[in-house]
Amino acid sequence: MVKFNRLKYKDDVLLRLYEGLLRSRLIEEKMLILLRQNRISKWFSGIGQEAISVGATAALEQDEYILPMHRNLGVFTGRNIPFERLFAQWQGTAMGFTKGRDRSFHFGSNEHHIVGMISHLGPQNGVADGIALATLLKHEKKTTLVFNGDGGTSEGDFHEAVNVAAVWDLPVIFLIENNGYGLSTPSNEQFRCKSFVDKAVGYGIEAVQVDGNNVLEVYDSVRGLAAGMRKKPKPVLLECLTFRMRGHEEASGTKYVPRKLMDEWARKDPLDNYETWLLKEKVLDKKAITTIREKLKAEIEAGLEIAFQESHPAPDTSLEFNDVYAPFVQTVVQPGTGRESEKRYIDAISDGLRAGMQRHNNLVLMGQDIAEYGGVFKITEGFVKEFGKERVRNTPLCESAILGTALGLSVKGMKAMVEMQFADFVTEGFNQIVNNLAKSHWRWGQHADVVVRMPTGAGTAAGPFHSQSNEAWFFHTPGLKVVYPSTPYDAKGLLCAALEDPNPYMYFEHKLLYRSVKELVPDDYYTIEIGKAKLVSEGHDLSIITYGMGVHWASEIMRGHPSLAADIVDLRTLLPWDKEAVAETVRKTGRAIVLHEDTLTGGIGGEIAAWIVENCFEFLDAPVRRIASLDTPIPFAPTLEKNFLPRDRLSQAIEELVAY
Ligand SMILES: Cc1ncc(C[n+]2csc(CCOP(=O)(O)OP(=O)(O)O)c2C)c(N)n1
Repeated sequence: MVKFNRLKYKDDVLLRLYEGLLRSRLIEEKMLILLRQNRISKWFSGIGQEAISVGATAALEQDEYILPMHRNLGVFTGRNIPFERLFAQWQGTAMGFTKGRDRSFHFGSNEHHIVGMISHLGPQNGVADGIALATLLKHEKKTTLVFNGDGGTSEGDFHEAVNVAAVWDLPVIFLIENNGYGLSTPSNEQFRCKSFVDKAVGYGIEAVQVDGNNVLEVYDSVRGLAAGMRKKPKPVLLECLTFRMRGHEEASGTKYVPRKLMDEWARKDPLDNYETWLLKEKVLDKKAITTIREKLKAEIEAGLEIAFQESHPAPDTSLEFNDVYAPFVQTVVQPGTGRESEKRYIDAISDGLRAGMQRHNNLVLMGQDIAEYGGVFKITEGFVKEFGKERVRNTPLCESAILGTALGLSVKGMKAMVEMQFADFVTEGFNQIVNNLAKSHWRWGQHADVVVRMPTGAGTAAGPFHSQSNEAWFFHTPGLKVVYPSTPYDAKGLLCAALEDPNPYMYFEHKLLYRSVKELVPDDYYTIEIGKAKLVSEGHDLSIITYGMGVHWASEIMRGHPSLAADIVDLRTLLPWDKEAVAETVRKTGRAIVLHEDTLTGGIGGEIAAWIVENCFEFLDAPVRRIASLDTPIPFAPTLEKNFLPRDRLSQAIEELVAY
């Protein structure tokens, strides 16, 4: 049985919580009926756990962000989302929050200060960090609350985000609903700790355990914690003990759960127990219960009636494409004064970043060792002095949480640049980029105003994990933009352009170019048109379509063929790439090589070559050639690395193509 203590709370508070619980339960029960009637397709039930969502949501201020999971109906009802919109969302109809693009609770609504989950569960925690960081930087004195299942805490994302919050004193409540199972896996096969309170010790943060079936206890503790955190920002871990009374989702059942456990927890039902206690306390009577029930049922039926009137959205392909990116029309900025100075590629990046920081006072830089140390390549050297530690942030060693943090900053209208120490390490944050940053706008209209800087490429004999070219991983992901400058001029202009655009960018910068190329670069702020290639040299014999280091290789190798002249096209932006420029050069020369440092199979060259064949076939005098690195990992020894890279194979390919 659940034991209640009314504490200082007046009847209206107790009744509000009761109504919240009942609202949630009645929707749950209705969904089970609709499921049996085959009128809805899937349902993740939170029956038996309602007190947590209801109590926690009621305890926070309406404009404090909550990041719920798949069993947190009470968060959505607690924020007064109109039933018809909620039900329409579950049905995948237009009145929902995702235009029918994502299901169930996978949506957010800034109007309601809710950021819904992606299926991967744990990534939510990093996003909560970002929202909390933004509240701190804006001096807002707010709490952010993120839900986790006990199973989800096994994910690295949970660990990373709690650790970041601890180190940065972020006001986040990491709420864990410990409900005994993660799908079919019981707690003893999920974690070894006796309680999650013990885990908090390792992070150096405070933790509290409450009875998650006691709505008053949840409400009171979240209220207390939030009040404390608003005054003195710091994270806290809140473990709510409860039980999952139904299957993971309805179709999967609960056969693996011992009967005894079910019976035991059924006696602790959060609604029945609370109702009984309220009756005993004379806060409620039978008649009032009937009245509230009837009112809520009528509201639910009314909502359903509206929601079920709608059918699935009629597909509109142009709308699908349009929503992949947040609306943004670039105005290309020309340098103002004509002042310029010689800059190396690395100086130009640094200059662009500094210009971005000066222009956007809501821009925050995050990365490992980027603060006083200036980053391993020294691109942010001196930035702390100029912009302060709040905006130039050393991060713990955790790519995923920081990329999530970057998205959280966007939710609060800020901008972020995240420096990967080496492009290779992006694997640790891959999910956040391809599933969270890239899809967020298309799913629920939340842009991700993030630039991820990627020190990339080989030629420094740094072995398989400090040399990779991985732009193709992102090229394949709708929702991202990918740029790859090959010159100092482009490095600055493209970085400034990327920082202006509210969409997520992967900005590739080649490490070997950092200190090996220099040119006169404007000292003023300027941008380069995104999606626009550049013709580096002109000729009629063939086209070499390339980017990054490939531009330099192509120029060098062509110098060794004085009798030939090539169009060398530097793509500069890889996503979206400049199809017009490619078509134009192929129409002109009829012979094309697509050259890149990345490995051959599945590289960007494959896509461009296929596009040329599909669209320019009649202009071709020879098959399109792809010249790329060997389909092996990148070897360490300089001799092997040289053999791996495509540079030395380019000359022969040119000769063969011209002779074809
Ligand atoms: C990264 C990832 N792996 C696996 C899954 C499949 N999955 C969805 S929910 C779930 C169990 C989650 O358990 P828990 O976090 O305890 O939450 P509960 O369902 O008990 O509320 C699993 C394995 C997933 N969604 N994401």
